[in-house]
Amino acid sequence: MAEGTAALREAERFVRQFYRECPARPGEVRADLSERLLEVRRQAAEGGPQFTSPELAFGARLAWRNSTRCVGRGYWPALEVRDRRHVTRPDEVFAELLEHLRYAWNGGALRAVMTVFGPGVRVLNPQLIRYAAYRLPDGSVIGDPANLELTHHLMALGWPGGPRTPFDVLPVAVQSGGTVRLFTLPPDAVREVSVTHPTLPGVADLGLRWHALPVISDMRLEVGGVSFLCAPFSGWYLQTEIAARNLADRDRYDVLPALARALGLDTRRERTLWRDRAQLELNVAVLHSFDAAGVKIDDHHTVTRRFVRFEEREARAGRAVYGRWSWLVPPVSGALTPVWHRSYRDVEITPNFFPQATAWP
Ligand code: NRG
Repeated sequence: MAEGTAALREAERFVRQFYRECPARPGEVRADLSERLLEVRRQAAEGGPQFTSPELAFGARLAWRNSTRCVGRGYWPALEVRDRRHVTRPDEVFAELLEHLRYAWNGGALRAVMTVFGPGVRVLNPQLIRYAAYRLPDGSVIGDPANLELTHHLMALGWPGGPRTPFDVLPVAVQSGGTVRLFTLPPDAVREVSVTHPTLPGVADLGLRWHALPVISDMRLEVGGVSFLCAPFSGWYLQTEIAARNLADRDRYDVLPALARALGLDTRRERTLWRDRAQLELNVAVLHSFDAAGVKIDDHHTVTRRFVRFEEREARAGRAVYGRWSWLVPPVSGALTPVWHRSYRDVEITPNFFPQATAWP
């Protein structure tokens, strides 16, 4: 009962915030706040608050605004929310995921989108588009080592595996009720960019690529005390995510040694800073490649300056901005960006996104 009361308080607090921050748009029919609070109390007693679509959309935007690790959240008001709470059948879930990918892609002018599904639905994959990993008998790995366990699990569920390239796209595992079904993403839903460098042809020879859309599909969205376990969302990449981490980390694609050799750098001594030079050129290459392909991507200078403007806007609105410094500062050239010189209080408030236990054993 105490728990139920706390959940109701959360729902009321959220609905009040919605009415305070988010006035009805022209033509939008909305109950008075007092009426709506009564209704929420009734709904809470009958199984749980049922948020309206505008409430849910606002809650999702707040979850983004409150994400302490996200440096791109200045765009929070632009998040488009697809309310699919009535969708729970696996084939319908997958059809909606495809629609999400197509709508978010928008010919390369990526849109920030979230799709919220009904109860009992989970996507097992941490992102809709992930590359498989295969361990070879000699212990080496083809693909993205971050997805070794996921690949293993999907193969145990019946996926025969892909052609064993470093960039085999994994099927999407949709769980609904107790059962899991695998779906293959059609090629037109998986937009990718090949990595080339504006002046160094050796980079293209490495055959690197990355997908255009980061669609986080395993986080729990919490709004007004209610959890949505399947609410995939996507914005667009910051090039450091791909060039300074996914392709560069030693426990991911670890391409810097090969890249440095392709660039003719002296890799025998650390003090030539061959790692740093290769990493920087890879960042140049990823930005160049996305730009040349007409796919939206951020760079760390622009996104951090915009983040500071977001902080200023929030301060004018009388709201605190919390953040996790180690995530906001980019993994390259940190001290060249304004966030390096600022400090942040790391406080989690709701609505927000939270990690949840994987949906497989
Ligand atoms: N670093 C991860 C993606 C994390 C979320 N990043 C975004 N999200 N840009 C990676 O795949 O590299 N977003 O919603 O746009």
